Amino acid sequence: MSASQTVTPELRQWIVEQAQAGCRPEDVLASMRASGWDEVVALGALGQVLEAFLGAQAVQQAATLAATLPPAVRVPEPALAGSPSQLRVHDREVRVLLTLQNPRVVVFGGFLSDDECDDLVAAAAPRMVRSETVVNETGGNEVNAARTSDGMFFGRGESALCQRIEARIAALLNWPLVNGEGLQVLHYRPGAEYKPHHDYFDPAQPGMAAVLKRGGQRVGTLVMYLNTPLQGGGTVFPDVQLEVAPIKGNAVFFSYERAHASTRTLHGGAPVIAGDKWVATKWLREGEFI
Ligand code: PD2
Ligand code: ZN
Repeated sequence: MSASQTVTPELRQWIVEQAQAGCRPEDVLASMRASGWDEVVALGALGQVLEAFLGAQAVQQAATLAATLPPAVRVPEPALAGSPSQLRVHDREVRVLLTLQNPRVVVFGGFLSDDECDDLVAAAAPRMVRSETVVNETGGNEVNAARTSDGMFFGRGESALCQRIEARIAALLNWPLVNGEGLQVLHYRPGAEYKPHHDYFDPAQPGMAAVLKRGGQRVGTLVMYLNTPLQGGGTVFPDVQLEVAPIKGNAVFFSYERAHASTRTLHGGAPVIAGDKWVATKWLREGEFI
């Protein structure tokens, strides 16, 4: 989209109606972004219309939003121009099953072979411990009721299998291999879940300085399904009511250009109802992860 988009009377009217219906400016902005509006143009239109119809208080809200949004950064992105149904990445043909622009979500089919899935599970299984999440205050890790899975991290490049999958991810997402964290494997038993969260770090939290030193913010996530649970265990995006089915070998990618909920990348692992669920997650940083 270019800055040549024009604000029509219909658009003005629509913005007013949203505001009158009690919609928050950030939600109106998100809807406009979802329909393809350039962010700068959309913010300008919001400001103009709200000033004209709703007065100074509403204008202040839009201005505050614009001023408080952290700047957008470059994010990983697969080469999907021309809507290919398959991509040749590194050493494998990968199918494109679903794409969404806002939030940026892409679902891939056959990203891993069945053998690669089984081999990852076998290598991870003896090293599983109860999953921990980052403690905002300290930057350390702790066991958390919101995440009732077991997990482990491979070191980046620690085996030939990790190296192959990492090279494939770097090629798929056009993102330097060295910007990736080591692969994380999670195992959910029936009843286990990962409650909705954002994968980026909250930079306002005191413990985050140490976390961000190792390659800056997370800007993208690839969750790879290592088996197919019998029931439940989808990856859900509550902001857009999307659920990705956990199918062995498939993967879901999403990116977030700023550490802000306006990216609509809130997501979770729905409770597993029957069977087990195994996934491998790759988090991508802005810079080299050390
Ligand atoms: O296992 C999942 O579906 C899932 C859901 C949300 C994994 C993650 N987040 C993650 O590893 O960040
Ligand atoms: Zn997550």
